[in-house]
Amino acid sequence: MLSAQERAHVAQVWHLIAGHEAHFGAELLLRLFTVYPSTKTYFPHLGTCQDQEHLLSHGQRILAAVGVAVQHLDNLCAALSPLADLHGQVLRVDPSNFPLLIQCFHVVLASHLQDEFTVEMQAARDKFLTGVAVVLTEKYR
Ligand code: HNI
Repeated sequence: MLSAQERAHVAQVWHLIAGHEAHFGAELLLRLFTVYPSTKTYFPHLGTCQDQEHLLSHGQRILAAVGVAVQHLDNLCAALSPLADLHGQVLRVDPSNFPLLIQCFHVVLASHLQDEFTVEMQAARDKFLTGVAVVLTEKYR
């Protein structure tokens, strides 16, 4: 459960991302594949230079889902239920990959927002994204 202050930080960061979802998302995926190459096995059709368009479109989809989560902080389970089905029962992505993606997300934000990305914002986002990951991995068998 996020405090009022943490919610404000999450909203503030989202305000800085909104409108640039595809680019933040594509960079997030590229960083993930570069730093943790094993994650790329889930995306055989993504990740090379020639796939920039796919990276942008998948990045856009991931970030759009994060945006939905920002709008439904009190009801993440319902808001993300179809995505939880997809990740848990169809894609079967190993849950250990989620913290890797979250870490790369922090790096992407920090590198773009620089001084605007405060320690309080980072902590609030970490809590928020961990909550999202918990929901997306709760339907694993
Ligand atoms: Ni994830 C598809 C959101 C973490 C592997 N993922 C999606 C889609 C969204 C999404 C949205 C598109 C759904 C659709 O088309 O109906 N993924 C998210 C979010 C997180 C996340 C919000 C974490 C915060 N996904 C991960 C992780 C991995 C992952 C950690 C693996 C390393 N996701 C996938 C794969 C697909 C996918 C694989 C299908 C890709 C495709 O091209 O269809």
